[in-house]
Amino acid sequence: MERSTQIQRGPNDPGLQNPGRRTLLLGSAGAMAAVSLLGFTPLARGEEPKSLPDYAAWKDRSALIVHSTNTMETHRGAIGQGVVTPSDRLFIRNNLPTPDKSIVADRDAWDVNIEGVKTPKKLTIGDLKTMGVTTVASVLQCSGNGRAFFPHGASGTQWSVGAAGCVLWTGVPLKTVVEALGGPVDGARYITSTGGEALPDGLDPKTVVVERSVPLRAMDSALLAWEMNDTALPLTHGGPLRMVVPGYYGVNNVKYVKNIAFTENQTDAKIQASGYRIRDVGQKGAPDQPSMWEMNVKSWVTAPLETAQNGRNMIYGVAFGGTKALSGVEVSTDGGKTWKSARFLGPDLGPYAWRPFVMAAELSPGEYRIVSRATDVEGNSQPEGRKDNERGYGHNGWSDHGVTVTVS
Ligand SMILES: Nc1nc2c(c(=O)[nH]1)N[C@H]1C(S)=C(S)[C@@H](COP(=O)(O)O)O[C@H]1N2
Ligand SMILES: [Mo]
Repeated sequence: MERSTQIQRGPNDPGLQNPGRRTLLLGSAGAMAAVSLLGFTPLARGEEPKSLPDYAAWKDRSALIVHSTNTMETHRGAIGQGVVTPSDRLFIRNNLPTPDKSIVADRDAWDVNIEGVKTPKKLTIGDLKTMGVTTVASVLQCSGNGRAFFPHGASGTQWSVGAAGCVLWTGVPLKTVVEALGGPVDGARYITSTGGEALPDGLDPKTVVVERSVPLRAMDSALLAWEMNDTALPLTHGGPLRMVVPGYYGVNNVKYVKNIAFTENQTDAKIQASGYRIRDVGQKGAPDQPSMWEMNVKSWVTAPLETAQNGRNMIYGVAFGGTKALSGVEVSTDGGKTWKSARFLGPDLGPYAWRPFVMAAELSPGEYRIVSRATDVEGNSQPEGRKDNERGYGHNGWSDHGVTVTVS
């Protein structure tokens, strides 16, 4: 796979332009205490470390913006033109410290408990591998990708565009497993997955456990994955086993999955009940607000980023429709006044994958605001603006995601 060696950094990356905003991570003394209890090292202004934490040491340091020891995003300039994101460039987001690597010593021995089916059962990865196998390409994107563009200073990691990547997941369709266990119990409306991290002492487990419920409709596409791209699923990305819900925001893709329950109600874990809820700025999260499930249609330009050559240029980007395939993507070099269709690049890996795109443009000396706008097969297009919300979730406005490029 061709990789760009030069990674442009600069004013188009709000996380870097405005590094002081990172301190918002430490908004209150309470948040600070919680962070240190969980063993994270928050970063102060301008303190990007030279090396990566041990669990992520295998990653390509130059491709990543390190926001904290548990949050790293791919540089816009390192996203590249590939249909799949190289694993060593994929973003990382951990709510809890990564489990000990002993859990991937004997991968096939890892077991997952399945409840809320006619015949509840604990199955090992060894068992799952005999039941069925499929490969699905899907975009993994954090709900807060694009948070840095919100002017109200939404708390949380100040992700720009790089808390997203397109991954090939291999594992057994969840539906196959559930059917083998007699199907969900009557009245089941949600699939609730629990992460296998050890929970820190001294905190109410419900406030820290990574446990997410998604609607039962997700069963048609979900899989239990043990491989990512071309290797066994790295511990960093949820190995030995991960719940993958194609087209759903990152948080629903539970790593080191230990328990799967078909339930009538959503879990009352904080990450579900009040976390990852869309609400107005200033409001608290609550279970009656929309949850971050299916992703919305989105795209952004990946090259050029700051300067371009006088004359003909290739403008690149990536676009995806969440759970829906795309019908097209347009690019504007005048800040959205006029648009032209871009061309998709490379093979179509299905509705949940992203599609790299390219458009040729003649640029004479001057300044250009380059933006992209994707449309899905149901006719949903990216809006121009953002929908302000307390935690800065789900931003897909095309204007904020553009880049300003100088041609001289
Ligand atoms: N068990 C577990 N699963 C998890 C998380 C976590 O902290 N623990 N983080 C979630 C969030 S918020 C995101 S965005 C993705 C990040 O996946 P990655 O670290 O593989 O990129 O994993 C999700 N699944
Ligand atoms: Mo996330």
